[in-house]
Amino acid sequence: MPHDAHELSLSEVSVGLRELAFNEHTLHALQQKFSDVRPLLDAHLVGRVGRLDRGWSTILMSAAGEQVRTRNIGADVAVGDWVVLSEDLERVEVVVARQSSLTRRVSSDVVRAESHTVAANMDTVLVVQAADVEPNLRRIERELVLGFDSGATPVVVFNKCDELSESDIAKMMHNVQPVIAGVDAYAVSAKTGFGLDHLRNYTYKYESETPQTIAMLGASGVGKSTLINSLVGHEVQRTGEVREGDSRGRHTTTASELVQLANGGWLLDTPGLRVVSLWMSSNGIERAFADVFEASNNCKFRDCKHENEPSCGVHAAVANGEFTADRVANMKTLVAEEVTLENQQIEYARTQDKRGVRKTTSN
Ligand SMILES: Nc1nc2c(ncn2[C@@H]2O[C@H](COP(=O)(O)OP(=O)(O)OP(=O)(O)O)[C@@H](O)[C@H]2O)c(=O)[nH]1
Ligand SMILES: [Mg+2]
Ligand SMILES: [Zn+2]
Repeated sequence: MPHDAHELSLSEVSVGLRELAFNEHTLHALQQKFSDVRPLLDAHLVGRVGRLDRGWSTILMSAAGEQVRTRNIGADVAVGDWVVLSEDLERVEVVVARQSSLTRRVSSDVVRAESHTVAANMDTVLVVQAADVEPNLRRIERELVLGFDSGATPVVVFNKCDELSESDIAKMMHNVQPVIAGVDAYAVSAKTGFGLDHLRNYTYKYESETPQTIAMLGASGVGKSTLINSLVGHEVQRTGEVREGDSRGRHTTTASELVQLANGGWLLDTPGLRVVSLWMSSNGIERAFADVFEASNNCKFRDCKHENEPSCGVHAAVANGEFTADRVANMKTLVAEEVTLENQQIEYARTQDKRGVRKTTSN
């Protein structure tokens, strides 16, 4: 006897949708929302947001190129989202609960603690840095927190390795070890193609023939769009020179977009983060600083702040050379930011409630 007459398996979902990287998670989320998903699929009302333009969303209905354009009214959609359209294909009716999402703060404005999702439903987030013998460990820690918080698996990528000697690349990979425990890291060059095969492995799961969705996270100018062009094999994304002097990027990419690779995988280009500011941390800090959290189990006091308390496991670990005091200080900064932001969000929600404005959520 079937467990549930309406329960679908992934193999019953059209090839067109599965090629868009429709996966078990999406199917499950849809089935949580609708008692019977089959009619929606049969009527071709399910699609994936491929890009957003001012006021309009382009919804991919199959990997073969079928598209629908809808007006962005009401629904809060992000590129990569799975959506259910109205029967006349005019509107997004439902945004399917996200498997993962990259969310950043819109502004550092204290009053408006608002967020913006730049990428949704990715399996992997490439945390992209420009190669440097002395990598910016504090920046990588911060971006790893965002990567973990997204719900996807972060992978650290050092691009522009053509600018370093082989021995400097080895030094860089050695220097970054203390902050990337358990996270894959690769030295690559979008310019020469060096190391890109490592990244291709994340774009498609060959054993199960399932395309994956990969998003890029990183400062303007690190080469996210150039990496996408190299992985695709021809120019699909516009790129921009970094500024002379400080090597900062010019924010060339201004909107997210889903781009398909020849192997069937999907890449999500995102704009460089102006301020890498944290948003609604889940367990990102615990995961990015797993070693520090582990050491804090040895603190005498449960609420130890690792300041001047006696018998502090974190201080002991620093003294043992397990990790640096700078790493601990950065973790504290990130925790403090998160607390501040949470308080701002609570305050913001309260003022909105007072005005009788309630945010509607899609799931
Ligand atoms: N030498 C070298 N330069 C690179 C490499 N990848 C990118 N660049 C250069 O770095 C600059 C910035 O590249 P983009 O791809 O536009 O950077 P981005 O991360 O997409 O930047 P935003 O869209 O502004 O966020 C361009 O001048 C690229 O040619 C690389 O592997 N080696
Ligand atoms: Mg770009
Ligand atoms: Zn402690």
